[in-house]
Amino acid sequence: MSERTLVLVKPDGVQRGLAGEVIGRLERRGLQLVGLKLMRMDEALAARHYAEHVEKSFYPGLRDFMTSGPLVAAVFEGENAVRAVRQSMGATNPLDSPPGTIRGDLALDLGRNVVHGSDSAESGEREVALFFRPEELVGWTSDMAGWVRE
Ligand code: D4T
Repeated sequence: MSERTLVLVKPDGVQRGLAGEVIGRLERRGLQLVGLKLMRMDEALAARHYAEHVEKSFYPGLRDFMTSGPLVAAVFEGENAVRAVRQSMGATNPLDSPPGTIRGDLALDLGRNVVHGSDSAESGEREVALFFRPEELVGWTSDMAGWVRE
């Protein structure tokens, strides 16, 4: 079943000039891009996006970091898109992420881990709706699709 996942290049990734690298890695894997923008996360959006973490001790630091500068928000669509993005990102803590993953190659610190990806298809739908209006998403047919998936 086709699913959608929200990818964020976090403010550290944008500041370090890694937005194209992160989006490019996911594109090159064969995932289909259906939404993309540069934006800032405000405190209200941070609280909604990280609702499960709002009460946790690390939340104030996480909120300040995520609202500290622009981020790139992207939506990728396709079969198993959530799992594929999570695998390409690596583990939440970059030190647990093997080389070859985005975090394993580009990050060192849990609080500066460059990228976010939805953790389930349900989260993907919820998060895409938080960051994108329906008319900002573009459905299109990829001429490469048959060369990516059997
Ligand atoms: P995100 O949501 O950023 O893709 O991260 P994950 O899905 O991989 O991991 P998460 O929800 O558990 O954590 C969200 C975010 O909080 C930061 N964090 C996390 C932190 O600064 N300290 C911590 O102790 C934890 C658990 C990193 C990612």
